[in-house]
Amino acid sequence: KTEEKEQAVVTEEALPDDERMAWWRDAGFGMFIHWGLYSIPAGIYKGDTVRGNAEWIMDKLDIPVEEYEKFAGQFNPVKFDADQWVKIAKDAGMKYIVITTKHHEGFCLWDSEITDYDIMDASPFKRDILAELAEACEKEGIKLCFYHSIVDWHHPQAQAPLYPNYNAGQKDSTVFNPEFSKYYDNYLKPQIKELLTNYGEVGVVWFDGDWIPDYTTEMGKELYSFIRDIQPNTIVNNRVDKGRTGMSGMNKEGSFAGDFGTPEKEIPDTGIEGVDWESCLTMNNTWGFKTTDHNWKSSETLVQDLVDIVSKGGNLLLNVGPTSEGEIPSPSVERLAVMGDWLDANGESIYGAEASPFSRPDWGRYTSKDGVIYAHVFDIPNDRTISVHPDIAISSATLLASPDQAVEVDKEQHRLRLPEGIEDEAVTVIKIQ
Ligand code: FUL
Repeated sequence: KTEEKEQAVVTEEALPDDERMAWWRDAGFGMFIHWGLYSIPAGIYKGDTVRGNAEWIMDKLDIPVEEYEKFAGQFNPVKFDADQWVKIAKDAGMKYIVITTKHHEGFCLWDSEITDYDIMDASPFKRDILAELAEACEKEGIKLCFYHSIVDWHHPQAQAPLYPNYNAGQKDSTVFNPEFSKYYDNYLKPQIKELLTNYGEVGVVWFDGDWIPDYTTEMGKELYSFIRDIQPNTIVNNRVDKGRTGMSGMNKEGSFAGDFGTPEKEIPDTGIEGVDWESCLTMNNTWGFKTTDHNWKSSETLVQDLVDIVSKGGNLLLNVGPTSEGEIPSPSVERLAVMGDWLDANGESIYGAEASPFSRPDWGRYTSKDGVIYAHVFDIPNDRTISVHPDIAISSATLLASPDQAVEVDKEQHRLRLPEGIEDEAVTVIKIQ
């Protein structure tokens, strides 16, 4: 079976970039899944609590490798159900899933031949998470994508404990792990090859951890072509490239190796013409699951974030952090369900939509598609009237979610008036033609 898949993948032809990127640009909305051993301590270790990102617990609370490894023996997520996860994503209106195949902790969620520190050999669960997800995604038409950390706190040729504060980026950048290139050649690359040959079509490889001093620009460039040689149409994020500037990775020219920028926990003020990008956001204040210290965003905020991002030409990659038992926490599921309902009614204004050419109105955002302008009203004014940009030619205006309810048009004043008694939505969308 694996051989068949490998064959199918290798013979594929590289599409021109615009075609290769097309599904991703149209998708607009994807699910990020941060899952690993850190879901067991869930932010607390020996009475100490992690602030912020719980997937950093090993580094932040200085847990020695031999101690941390023990979590692998406890990792038994019996409630994991790939079909259910994929259904939650699909019902939320998400078109792709990006899962952490290996986060900085080094534990691998798939059956890797190259290490025993994986779900098959080190944990009692012994089920290949990626294989199950790949099957579920294929059934549902969701693109499966792989996050992969270049940083590895477990691998002796890459790991942190050799140098204090190594991974916090505070280490003197002239000092590096002399073995790192061996890890790159004999571990990182062969693992990427496994990921690209054993799980069918991979939508995106989403790297992270390029900031460590040992990783070089040359390695990044090589890694990029290595991936495209195996799966010519796979999309790769900009964190493959050490040369990118800032966390958003969108330097002034918008140039970087890799196919799209990755602003993290932020939405840029504007997009950059000709640059693809995706904001990755959390719903609370952590990527990995934790039991305390949450600060959940409302579903209304999340819908508005999605609209804001799409109106600037980006995608939203929204995170969930499943528990060590394998469940997506219910506050996340609830929020995703609201987003899915909103998209059921208003998805036309999001999927395949582009950044609006018109300046941002004070009542919300615009998106555009095929000559149609979608006005996204965040807060309906008291007089229910909004002014639209004078360059928008209005011949008709309808409520996207309930087209039979009339929107009054004042062509001369460029004003639209929303009907009374419509449901109070996170965002009310008017379709202007
Ligand atoms: C960061 C990582 O260090 C975080 O843990 C998280 O994975 C985020 C998406 O990227 O750089």
